[in-house]
Amino acid sequence: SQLEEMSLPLYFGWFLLSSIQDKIRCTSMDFLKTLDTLEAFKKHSIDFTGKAEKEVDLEQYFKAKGTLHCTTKYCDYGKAEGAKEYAQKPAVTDFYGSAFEMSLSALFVTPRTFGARVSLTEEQLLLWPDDAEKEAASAVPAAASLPLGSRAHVTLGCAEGIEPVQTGLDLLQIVALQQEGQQGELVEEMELGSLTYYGEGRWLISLREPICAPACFSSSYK
Ligand code: 2AM
Repeated sequence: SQLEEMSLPLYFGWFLLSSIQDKIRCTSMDFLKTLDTLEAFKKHSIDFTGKAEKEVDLEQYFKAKGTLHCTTKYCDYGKAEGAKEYAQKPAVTDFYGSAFEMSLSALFVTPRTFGARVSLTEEQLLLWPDDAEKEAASAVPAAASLPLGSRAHVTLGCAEGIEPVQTGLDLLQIVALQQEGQQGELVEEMELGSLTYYGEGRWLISLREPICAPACFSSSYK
């Protein structure tokens, strides 16, 4: 019935506390500011602008997408496959409203999205849907064979006209390349960590010190 459908949220996830959201926004904006001034980045700016050597202001390029969170299950108010089963999982009902410490281990930028990779603990993986990576296989074929949790991320921004669902797909592409043994091109050791280029406008910085982010496991209806 319509009432039952309405009782399921748009999505479940970990919602970062507001103080850490501010810190992450600052750190990530500083990173964008530095990235688009690097010669190595300018050399590949055509991926972002469509024109060779044209400058790009990444801070303007990505639009923020509301409260920072790491989606576990997109339910679409019950319309998404497996939504009801997920909502009824013992781990989900047990941990609903509980506090967690999330670890943000990398930042990544593509011509479509800007995100942070989240490294899940064994306990956090109990809340991760079994099919989160497989579900992405139509967009990223290699995703089906990636470890559980490979898709976990926080969307920090999207390019004009891009929906946030793309951030996890972009991360899966990069993780797939890493798993295939593609080292990427180590571009620079920055204060934040090592910056690697994976081609086609895909950049990732592995954080020297992962950002520890307190978060609440909950759901959102909008
Ligand atoms: P995000 O997790 O990358 O931010 C509401 O749209 C939230 O659900 C957003 O946070 C969004 O992306 C996520 N989302 C939207 N559609 C999705 C899908 N098909 N699969 C997984 N997550 C999705």
